[in-house]
Amino acid sequence: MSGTLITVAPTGAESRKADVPALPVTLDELVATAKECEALGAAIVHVHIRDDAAEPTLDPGRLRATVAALRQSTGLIVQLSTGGAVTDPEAARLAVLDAQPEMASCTMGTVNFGDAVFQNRWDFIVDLHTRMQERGVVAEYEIFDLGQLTTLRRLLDRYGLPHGGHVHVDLVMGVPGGMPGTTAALVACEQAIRDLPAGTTFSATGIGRSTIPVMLASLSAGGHLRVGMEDTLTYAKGRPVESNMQLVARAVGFAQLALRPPLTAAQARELLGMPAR
Ligand code: KMH
Ligand code: ZN
Repeated sequence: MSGTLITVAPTGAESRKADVPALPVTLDELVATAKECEALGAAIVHVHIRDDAAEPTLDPGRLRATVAALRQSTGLIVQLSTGGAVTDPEAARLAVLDAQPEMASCTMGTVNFGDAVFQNRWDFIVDLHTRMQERGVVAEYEIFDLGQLTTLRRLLDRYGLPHGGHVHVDLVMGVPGGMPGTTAALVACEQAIRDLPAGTTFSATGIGRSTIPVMLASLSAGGHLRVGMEDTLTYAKGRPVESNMQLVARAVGFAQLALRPPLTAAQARELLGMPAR
């Protein structure tokens, strides 16, 4: 398939609403953002939610309500984050799956994360992967550094393919502590992905100013795109991002220039081996 799968990651767990007023933090803001991003060309929404004080939360009731609202209002593939915030305990991250999302993220290793540490022990990774298999949740494997692709290979060799049988990874590049958001790093990952099961697909996102180099590198290497205010808050020098839609529109433009137009959510489900809705 020659189109581009575009994921929007609209909120994340790192930015504060007080510092970034355009960040969607309420359910209404999230649903409105998701609908507009779908109309522009996004196919997956990668979801982190907030509480009434706009702080990151993994509250099970809110997660269930979020999945239901997004399913009702959009045709997007709803991907819940099991990464949460760096402070979230493992049990709460595993319990994200109780909200029964169609898809969830699954990070392949511990990484320094600015001044913090994003912890992903091997045993925790195995727990998350196997529970996702048991519950029929499709995985997106988050890769913050090259070696995490080797961890993914070891995981698949020992514990089998994800639910649905298709392997999809997301390269999260440019995190302070992880791999850089460069063409060279993306090409190194693309080479390592060749050692994963045939047909493995990848998307990539570059944090901060690496967003554009990573988008261009991913498109030219046959990869897909993730954009959004979880990853990028500056549109260009001196210009704060106005909305997630602005970032999705730019990604759609780049994909069209590359003659790889955005996939609809239905086409994305086909690409990822997921049943039609
Ligand atoms: N917020 C980061 C600590 C994921 O969503 O799976 C983890 C993260 C990865 O964003
Ligand atoms: Zn995330």
